[in-house]
Amino acid sequence: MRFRDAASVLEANDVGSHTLPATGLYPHQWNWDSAFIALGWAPLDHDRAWLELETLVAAQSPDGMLAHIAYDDGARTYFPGPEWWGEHRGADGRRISAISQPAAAAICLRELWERAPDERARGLLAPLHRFHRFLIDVRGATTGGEPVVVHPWETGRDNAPEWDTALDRVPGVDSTFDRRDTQFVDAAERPTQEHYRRYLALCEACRDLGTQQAIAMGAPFRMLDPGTSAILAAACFDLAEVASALGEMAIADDSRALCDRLCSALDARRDSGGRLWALDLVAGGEEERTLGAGVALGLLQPGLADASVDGLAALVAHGDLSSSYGVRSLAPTDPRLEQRNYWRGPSWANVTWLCTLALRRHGRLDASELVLDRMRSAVDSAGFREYVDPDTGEGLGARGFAWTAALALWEHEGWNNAGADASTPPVDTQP
Ligand code: 2M8
Repeated sequence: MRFRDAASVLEANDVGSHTLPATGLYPHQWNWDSAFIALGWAPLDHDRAWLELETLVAAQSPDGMLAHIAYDDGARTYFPGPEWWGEHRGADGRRISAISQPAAAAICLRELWERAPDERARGLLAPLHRFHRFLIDVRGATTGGEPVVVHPWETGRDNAPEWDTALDRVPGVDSTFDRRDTQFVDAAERPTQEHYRRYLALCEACRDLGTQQAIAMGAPFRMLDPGTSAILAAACFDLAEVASALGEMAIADDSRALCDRLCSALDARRDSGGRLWALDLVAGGEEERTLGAGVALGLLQPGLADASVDGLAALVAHGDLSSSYGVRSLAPTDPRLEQRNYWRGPSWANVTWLCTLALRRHGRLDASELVLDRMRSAVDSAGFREYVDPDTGEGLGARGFAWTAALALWEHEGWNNAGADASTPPVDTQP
């Protein structure tokens, strides 16, 4: 990987205060994208890294949610636009969606804080704490804290097969609509039209239900996602770490308590191999036993018992979710596998990186390095693509994809070894 090439991706996607996931295909600010992207800025421009997170929290809604999209005025290449969600605005005036995304921001905040500390972290604590409280108090009101996801887009793994059955129950919209994504990416690598009809029906349901309390109780799609829940548990833990380092003890103490609460809920339903399954709440809490990235992300739960870490480490490093190019989004034994289609088979850099981070934190350094090397192999094979074929390493989806470049920059060896000195980015050794 050439450091300069990765840097060029972030520079090309930079709109000043935040970074587009991909120009054309994704022309707004996405929630968990910006969390990963902030890390990529750190070796290039220390201030820009912190600004990425500040812009993300600037669009916080009055109820504390950080929406999955904060829309940029004037960007017209994305569908659906803000009108599909009703009239919601963030504190900074941007139009926002009515749903959220995995709370990776505080995880990335802690990573950034530890390698490139800045007093600006203090200003992020309260907004991120409110966001976590929103997910636990509002979305988790009927589950004891685990946040209910009300749209597949909230999980970030949009067309993962674990949502199929629940989504099939939602009648799709009848109206015709003009998808833009397939103007940029081969339709065979994107969700089906039928899935889009149902995604849009869920947008309309959220718009009509109005308040987040009503959405959490009444959305026609309501599931628990191990990925979303484990990321939130890690985010609460990490926010507590940074808050405590900054002497903000009220946020630290509350975040630790929230983390403990989530971990107890997750422990209560892990199986003997450490696996957590999605639950379909509309179907009375039925388990959705799909072996994919959601199960792998369960590894992020802080303080996970050794036996569970063993089981999940084996799964992502050598087992059904391992590949030469990172962690698979779906086990190849699953009959619904589509090797080139989005979240139904390909490997994604962010999932692979989160697993690497979790393994490192659980002290499994060899497995962590092994999995990280596969993320690097995917970049060496495909460049900074959105996702790759897990068996061939062929690049798929968007080109110039920001979080792939950002995570490669963050894990670039020169920068790793150089520590926090962003003023001397590593020199490329490859031609
Ligand atoms: C993808 O999702 C958006 C909807 O949010 C889309 O397909 O239009 C997902 O991969 C999601 O995880 C990601 O945050 C987003 C932007 O990269 O794209």
